[in-house]
Amino acid sequence: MTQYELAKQIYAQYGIDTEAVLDQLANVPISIHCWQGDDVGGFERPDAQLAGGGIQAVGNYPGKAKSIAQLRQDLEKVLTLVPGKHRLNLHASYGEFGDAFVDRDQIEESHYQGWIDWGRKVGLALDFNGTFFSHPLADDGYTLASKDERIRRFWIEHAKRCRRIASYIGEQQGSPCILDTWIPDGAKNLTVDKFGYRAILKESLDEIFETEYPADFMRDALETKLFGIGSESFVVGSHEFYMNYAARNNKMLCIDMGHFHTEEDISDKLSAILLFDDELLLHVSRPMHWDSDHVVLFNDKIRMVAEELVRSGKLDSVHIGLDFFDASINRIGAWVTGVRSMRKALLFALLEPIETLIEYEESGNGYATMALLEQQSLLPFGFVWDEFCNRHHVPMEHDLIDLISEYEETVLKERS
Ligand code: RNT
Ligand code: ZN
Repeated sequence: MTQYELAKQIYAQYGIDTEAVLDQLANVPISIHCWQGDDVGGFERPDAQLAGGGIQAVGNYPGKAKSIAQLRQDLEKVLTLVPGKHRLNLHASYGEFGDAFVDRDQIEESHYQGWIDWGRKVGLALDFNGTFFSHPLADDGYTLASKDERIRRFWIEHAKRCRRIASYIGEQQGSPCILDTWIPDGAKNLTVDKFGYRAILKESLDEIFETEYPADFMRDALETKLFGIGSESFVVGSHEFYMNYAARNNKMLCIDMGHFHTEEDISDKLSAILLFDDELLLHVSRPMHWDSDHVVLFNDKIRMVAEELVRSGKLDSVHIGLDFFDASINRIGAWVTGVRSMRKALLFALLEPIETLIEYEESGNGYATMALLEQQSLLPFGFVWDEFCNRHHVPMEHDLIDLISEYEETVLKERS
């Protein structure tokens, strides 16, 4: 008997059909963020700038992708090491602009055609993000909420173009492109006219959303945040702001796991949101002390988020995107670890005997609920994971270090 067959029998004793779980797991898309490969630099100019707007990739590990061709090469490597269905989450600053500089208020569909075509080739549908940071017109700390009309118009134009491009992408690929809007707007120091800034943001959004695009092509998400470096005292697009805006305007929220007090339980927010909203975008991240965007690991916090998605029955309503960028370690290894960890968490959650747990809970047997969850954590989950990797022709955990090292030796080292 193989290890998997043994595990299958054990899970069956708990009423879990591992075959059904493996099928279901394979079809949950995880949107891989392009920006882990080059420290959020983008390709607008030959020398990518450091990320601005309160986000920071720390470290200078060798081998960073310095061109779109290198980034695609790295992503293709990643795809050989992660099992299941994936998408690619692209930032506007990763367009193919050729030799000319194309500013953010000038971007066109054509700048992303290469990504659409490449995505089709490697089996990735695209999601999209406006880039409202790392730009001189974002240096004052305000973009869509700016009191400077010239600055505000510039970013409104960017946002409008991003929506049009997202719709084009979705139409081309036959799958809705999720467009996330995150702006860095806020202030380091005391801000008196908070109401004023938020009113401006609301007005900007109203204008941006005037054009309707088919939901089959694109969908808008708005990313909430508590604070950033340089916006410790005030963030215009706070949770309350976007929750209200999204609810009243039929938009999706984007919940980033790094955008809360670190002690907050992100998983607990999901049922409260999904009861009222049809859809949700997640930015799965691992904050350490602050919105540090560390590589996602298969830890309690990720498990709890995945469990909540499965337990609520809302897995299909949630778009899972990743958001981390660590420049201090092998970037391909970082990507692979993060993507696989998210998938593992989903598998772990899908293997839960939910009905029995709910029965215990409803009958008031709190001890039994707890004890069954304890048993669950000791079941041979790893054998089911290995089987999943095998079936999807990707390496098992113990092969990864060698494969990543080999890529580092043969490809990444040549780049410096
Ligand atoms: C920043 C947001 C945002 C970015 C990416 C690069 O705090 O989390 O999602 O990380 O757009
Ligand atoms: Zn995010």
